[in-house]
Amino acid sequence: MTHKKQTLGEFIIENQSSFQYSSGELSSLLNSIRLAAKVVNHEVNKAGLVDIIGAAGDTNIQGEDQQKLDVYANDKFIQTLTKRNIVCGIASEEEDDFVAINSQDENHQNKYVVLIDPLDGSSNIDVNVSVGTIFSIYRRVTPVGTPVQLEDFLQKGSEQVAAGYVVYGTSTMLVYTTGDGVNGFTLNPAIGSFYLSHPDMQFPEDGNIYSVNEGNYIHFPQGVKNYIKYCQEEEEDRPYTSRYIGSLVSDFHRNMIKGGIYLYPQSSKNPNGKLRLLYECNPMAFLAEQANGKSSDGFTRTMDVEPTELHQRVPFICGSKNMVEKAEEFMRNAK
Ligand code: AHM
Ligand code: MG
Repeated sequence: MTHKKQTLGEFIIENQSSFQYSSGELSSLLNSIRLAAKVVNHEVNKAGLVDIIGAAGDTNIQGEDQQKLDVYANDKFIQTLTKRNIVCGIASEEEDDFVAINSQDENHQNKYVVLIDPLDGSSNIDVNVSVGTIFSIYRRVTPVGTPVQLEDFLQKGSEQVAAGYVVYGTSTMLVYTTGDGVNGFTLNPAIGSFYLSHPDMQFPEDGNIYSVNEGNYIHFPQGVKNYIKYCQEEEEDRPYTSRYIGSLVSDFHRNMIKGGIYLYPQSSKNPNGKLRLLYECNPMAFLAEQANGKSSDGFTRTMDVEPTELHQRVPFICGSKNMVEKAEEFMRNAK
C-alpha cells in the first residue's frame, strides 16, 4: 500500500489544532523557519566550493561580499522571521543583545520571541562535517502593545511553546516539537520539500552510546569521571560505544534514534560548561522530554533552570532516560 507522503507544510497546518493557542500564528512562524532552513541548507551545501566560488571576505560575482556561513545563516533566519507579523524579538548566538523587531511591528502587536543558534558547530564546516540550526519559541510575557523586553527572553525552558533543530547532514532534516511529541522531516533536495520521515520520534529508554569530549576528562567533576569509567567497564551491556561528532545537533539526533547520552559538563576551565541555556540546551531538553528522554545539569532539570542572562551557559547531560538518571546518580554520589 502506498501512502501519500506528508510535507512539513501540510503537517504544520494539519496539526495546528493540537496547539493550545491555535491561531495559526505559530504555524506561520514554523513555516518561516522551514523556508529559512531551505535557504541556509542550499548555502551550507556549497561550502566545499568555497575555493572555486570565493571565500568569506571575498567579493562574489554580483559584487556582494561573501559572508561567513554562520553570519549568513543568522541574517537569513532574522530576515525571514521578521517578515511576518508574528515575532516581536529574536535572540541569537550571533548577536550580543536581542533584536527587537520594530520596523514591521510599530505597535508591538507581535506575540512571539525566538531564540536561535543559527549555525551550531560551524567549525565543522571546513571539514565537511554536519552542522545544525537550533531554535526555541516562547510567547512574550510583557503585554502586547509595549516594546519587547529582556524578560521576554529570560523564561524557563518549561515555558517553551515550540523548539526544534535542522541538521544539515548526509541528508537535511528538520525536527521539531510543539509539546505534542517530536516529528522529523527530511528534505528532498530535488523537489525542495521536507517530508515526514520520522513520525513520533522517541529516545530508547536505554542505550549504549556515550558522547562527551573526553579530551577534557582531567578537568571534569568527579561524578562525570566516575560515570565515564562506568560507561567503559566490562559488564553485560558494557563497555558502551563512544561517539562524539562535536556538533550538538548531530550527536543528539543520533542518540535519539539509537539510544545514548550526551554530556557537556562543567570543568575546572569552564565552571558552567560551554553550551548556552537559552538557544542550545533548552530546545534540546524540550525535544528530549517530548521524545521520552531526559535532560539536566546533573542535578536540576534543564528546563527548570531560572535564566539570568541571554548567553548563559549550563552543564548539559541529555539523552535516554535511564542513562541520564544513571549519570545523575554518579553526580549525587560524588558530591
Ligand atoms: P558553537 O556554538 O561555538 O558552535 O559550539 C557548540 C558546539 C556544539 O555543537 C558541540 O557539541 C560542542 O560545541 C563541541 O565543543 P567541544 O569542541 O569543546 O567539544
Ligand atoms: Mg552554538
